Amino acid sequence: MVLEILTYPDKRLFDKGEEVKVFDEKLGLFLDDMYDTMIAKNGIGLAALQVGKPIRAFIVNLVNEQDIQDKNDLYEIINPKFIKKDGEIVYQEGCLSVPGYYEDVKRAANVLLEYQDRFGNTKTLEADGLLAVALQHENDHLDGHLFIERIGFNKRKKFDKEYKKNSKKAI
Ligand code: QAP
Ligand code: CO
Repeated sequence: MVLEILTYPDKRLFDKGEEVKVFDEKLGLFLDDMYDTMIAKNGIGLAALQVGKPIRAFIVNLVNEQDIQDKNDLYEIINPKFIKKDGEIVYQEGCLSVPGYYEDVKRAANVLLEYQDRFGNTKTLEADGLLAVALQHENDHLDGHLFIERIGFNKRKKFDKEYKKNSKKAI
């Protein structure tokens, strides 16, 4: 089932997600709905908060070398915690909750993440490149942060100005 995605400046995007304590069938069904929603909206990552559920869960599904977004490569990340962050990478990010806007963001280049899967099993994931960027972008959502908070001051001012202009147009 495809869910509705909250978009900036919806206040619920700035809430903090609660730790997941119950790993039941309902959680699995919700993660399935998140996947359907991400695919329907052409995303590579989606956090639960973006569909109005304030829990610490997100999904990431990058495309492979053949440019295919294979569900076998899907990560379902629950209650994540970064154990290690190293180096620096700048990547042009976007977000389904800030449609049509893309900007460079600086993040850690190498990360080690501890998390739980949909069954509550604890796992670790070491990542670099785009996967490292995606994990940090999605993890930010769990604490109510958007990538536009991590761009430079002048770029943010420009974004706010353009966004106001576009939302007037949309009325
Ligand atoms: C987060 O972002 C991310 O503006 C996932 O019109 C960002 O899936 C991970 C999207 C950068 C790694 C690097 C954005 C789709 C999708 C839009 C997304 C749009 C349509 C964004
Ligand atoms: Co996002």
